Amino acid sequence: MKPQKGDALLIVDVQRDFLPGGALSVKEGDKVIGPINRLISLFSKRSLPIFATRDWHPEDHSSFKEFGGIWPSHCVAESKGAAFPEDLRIPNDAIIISKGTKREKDAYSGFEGTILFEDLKKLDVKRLFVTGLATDYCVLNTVLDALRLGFECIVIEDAIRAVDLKEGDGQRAIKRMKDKSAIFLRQGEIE
Ligand code: VGL
Ligand code: ZN
Repeated sequence: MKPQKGDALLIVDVQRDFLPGGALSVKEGDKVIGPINRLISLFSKRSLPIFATRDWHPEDHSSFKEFGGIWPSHCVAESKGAAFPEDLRIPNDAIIISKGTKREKDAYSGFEGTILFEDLKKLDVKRLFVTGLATDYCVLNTVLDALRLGFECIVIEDAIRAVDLKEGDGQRAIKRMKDKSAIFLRQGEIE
């Protein structure tokens, strides 16, 4: 499978707080970095657009336990935990999309309350190569929205990891995406 004109790479929420040792750590979350870096090289070489979403919450975000939500405090805007890990080679011309920026509202999907859709349209993107964290929350919701909005989605199965709050959540999320016609491939199959 060869990325070509009309394709974009989408990196979902690969942020320090979601990696092992972070505030809301995803098991093996760091394992996505290698495959994503290889895809970044490929997309850069072909001058194809690269998007990175990031969870970017206010300090008192309603998704945090102390404010009535279900998550430990994580990805507070401008904090170290919200930063991209140093070894993730996000290029300078990548388009960064911040989400979950309003106290009252959570946004698992990169399309929710952002200009992601408009930006993709502007660049004539038709198909997304989706990677990142977490399979059962932000990857799932971003992919379902993308499919609803008419984008084809190729999810890179070794470049995603799940929170698995309940065992099997990640697998169920993968099934839901496949049921809506997302295609799953491994990074090594993209060249
Ligand atoms: C996410 C839980 C809370 C995610 C964000 O990026 O998947 N999960 N906030
Ligand atoms: Zn969040």
